Amino acid sequence: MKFWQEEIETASREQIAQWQSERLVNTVKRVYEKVPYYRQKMEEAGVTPDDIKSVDDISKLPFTCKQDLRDTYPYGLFACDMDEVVRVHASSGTTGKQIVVGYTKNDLDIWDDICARQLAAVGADKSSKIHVSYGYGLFTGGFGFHGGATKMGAMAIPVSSGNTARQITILQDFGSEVLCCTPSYAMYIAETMEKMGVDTSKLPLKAGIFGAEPWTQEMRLQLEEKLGIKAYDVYGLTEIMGPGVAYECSEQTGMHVNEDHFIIEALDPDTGLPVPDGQPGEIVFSCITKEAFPILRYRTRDIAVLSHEKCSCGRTFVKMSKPMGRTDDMLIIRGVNVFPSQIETVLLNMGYSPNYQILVDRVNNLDTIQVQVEMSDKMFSDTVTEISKAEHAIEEGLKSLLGVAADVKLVAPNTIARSEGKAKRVVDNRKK
Ligand code: DLL
Repeated sequence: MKFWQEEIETASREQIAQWQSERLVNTVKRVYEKVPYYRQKMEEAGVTPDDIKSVDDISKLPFTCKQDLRDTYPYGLFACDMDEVVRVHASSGTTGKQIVVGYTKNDLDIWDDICARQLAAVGADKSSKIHVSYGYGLFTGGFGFHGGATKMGAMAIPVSSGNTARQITILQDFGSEVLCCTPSYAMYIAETMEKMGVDTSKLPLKAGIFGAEPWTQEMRLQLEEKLGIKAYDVYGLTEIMGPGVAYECSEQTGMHVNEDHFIIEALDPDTGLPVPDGQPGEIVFSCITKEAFPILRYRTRDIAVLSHEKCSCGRTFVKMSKPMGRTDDMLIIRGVNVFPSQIETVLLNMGYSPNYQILVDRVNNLDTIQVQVEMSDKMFSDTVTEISKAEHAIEEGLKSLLGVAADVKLVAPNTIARSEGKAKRVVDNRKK
């Protein structure tokens, strides 16, 4: 199976624009009537629902930010009667109060469909066994893929995250064909299998659907090699739906945004104006079919690039690149913008493991950055001189790509904490 809803996924651009216009107009009307907070924001911006006649008018609407969600915690932005809400999810983020989102039955049905689109795009069908190692609970990852697999009629294996030894037994015994988890956890599973001497070529696993955190092309290649699979990216966020907002196809060149349900914009984060295709911009989403939590012009803080080029998979939805970082994850080191993913690229290109951590500090008013990287078991027996030579080589590599001097420290194998969910790559002590 290649498509879950082929007619929609390959609709003409005109058709997509028509859906978006109709659905945006309706959603704006509904939130204006039902959500006092939105009405007030629109009044402050001098906009009424009558001003929104098509998708082209979207820029007239005010933005919604994380702070709006916190101000209306927990249910202040819900746009349906509370007794229509059949599920909530929440995300704590890294700072501040958690945010809460809700779904009606219809919302869940749509979410199942978009996750099924992702599963079909990686080759899954009714006969597939889908191993879900994203966490089940308030986090959206587990339930999202579980719903998609169930709707497709495939067999969901709801392992949730953690207990890596058991994950591996299940991968060996239950016939898992598609592994869904964060890329860092997939790497940990792969490393553990290597240590246990598991021959991954004997497993029926064919594909991985990895997302929820930034990961690089280099990491993709390593995961594909170690697990003997094709590794696909999936993007999503709690505020918009969860996993499946954008999904990668067999081309592996970016993720198609489910534009029948979400309108995507890429904007200059400072001016709020659109950036052209191919140029990095902050991703802003509007939900146009959701009943319970139809957020409008939500500033994700994720930075990515859009492409409207025709994709050879046949899908017509716009593609977004792997997010290269977040506006709030971007480290400013002595005035230079640094994304953790750039550091990962250097390390992996030089043959190091993706087990690293970035420590940022301020000493005598000067930003310092230290990158701790695990050495391989083989390197561990090297002499001190050889290790410091290797550290120096990485420092050079980072300097030439990033333009800032970083201190590199090779640390013993298995000393950087592994994560069963999202990896913690950056410790910024300047914020303390
Ligand atoms: O991470 C939803 C999800 C679950 C997506 C499972 C994919 C798979 P949140 O916890 O709200 O939701 O985190 C959302 O994670 O704004 C991005 O910064 C980051 N993120 C999500 N997917 C990717 C990805 C889920 N493929 C935040 N690449 C987003 C890079 C990603 N970053």
